[in-house]
Amino acid sequence: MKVEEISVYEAINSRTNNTVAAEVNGKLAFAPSGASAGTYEASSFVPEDMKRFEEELKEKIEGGEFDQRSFDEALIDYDGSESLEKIGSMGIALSLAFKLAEGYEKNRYFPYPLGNAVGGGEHGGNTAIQEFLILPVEAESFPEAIEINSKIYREFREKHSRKIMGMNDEGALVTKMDDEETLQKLYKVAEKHGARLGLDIAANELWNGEKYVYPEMGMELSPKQQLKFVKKIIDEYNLYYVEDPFHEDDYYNHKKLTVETGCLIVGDDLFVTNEKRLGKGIEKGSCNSLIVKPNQVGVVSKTYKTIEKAVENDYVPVVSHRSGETCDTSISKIALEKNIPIIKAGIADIRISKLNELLLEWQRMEKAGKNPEMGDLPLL
Ligand code: 2PG
Ligand code: MG
Repeated sequence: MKVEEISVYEAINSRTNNTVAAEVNGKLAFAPSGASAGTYEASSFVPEDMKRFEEELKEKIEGGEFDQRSFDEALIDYDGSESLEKIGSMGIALSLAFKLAEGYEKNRYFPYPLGNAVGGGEHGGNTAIQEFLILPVEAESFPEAIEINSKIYREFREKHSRKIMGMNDEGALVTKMDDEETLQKLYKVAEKHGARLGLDIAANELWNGEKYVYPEMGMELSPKQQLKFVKKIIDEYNLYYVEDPFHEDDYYNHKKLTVETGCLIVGDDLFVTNEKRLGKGIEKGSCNSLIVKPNQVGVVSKTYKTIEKAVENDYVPVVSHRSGETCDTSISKIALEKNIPIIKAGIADIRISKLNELLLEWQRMEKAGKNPEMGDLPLL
């Protein structure tokens, strides 16, 4: 594609922090940002010299012919580092805008929405565990899946209204309950609607260098005790999904948990959408699934390479939003283009932009007689 024009802008995100928006040939995309970001992620910030960088990039890129890979390489080359230390969030905003300008393919297989119902940790809330997630495994259509998640969210909120204090950064409910009480109560509501539970423990944020600290429950667990604790809650609450059960350098315990349970064990901070870190996980047998966040690795072409490597090695890709978001819907489009079986994009609040993208697409396909279907959820 010939790049006629690129532009970058300052914008704000759901946390009221600054972020970057970018346009390529008139198509607009925004950069998200994380609160529980891993050490090995690409840089995410609004550069002070954005105007100058924009001018220099215009000179380098405008008028040239690019594909996604060469466009992304031009960004990395201009930056001088793979982790985009100079241009920060300009990288992913421009890369996503280029992708949008080129266009996404649409498959007819839709991802299951993994919804963050109750939250804590770095996103705000009482629990040490960051996300108490629900997955509507029995849904036969995307609209039905959204309806189930919304029902569980509302029912939990009504049933426990006296203990609910509000919403956190991801639109998840903040409660007065500790981690175990949340699990017990959410399990009851989810089970009624045929949904399974998942957790993003975001254990990197609990790790103090020696132990995993759960302040509300007065627990400090060694890695061995953490393994035992996570196995216990997987059994007790029939968990389908556990993300980041250990800190970002612990390939060994991620492997143990994967081997010793029948659960989807998902690496987020461990892999950071990085093909090399995923490769190490595959070699060691750590996890059987990974979070895919384009801004973790900085550009779209690298994100796609990581997805392809995961699929080749039977790792389940889960496309995910960040806690600091805009109404950008790139991840929904990526999910449809790459046949991603699960999308983690919240339930309420600003998160609905990503869900609506898929909801509308489902209805468009139905109207056009294209028979949309839910994708294949790995059977557990
Ligand atoms: C995560 C994400 C999104 P953050 O840990 O999976 O839910 O949070 O964007 O804060 O890293
Ligand atoms: Mg995570």
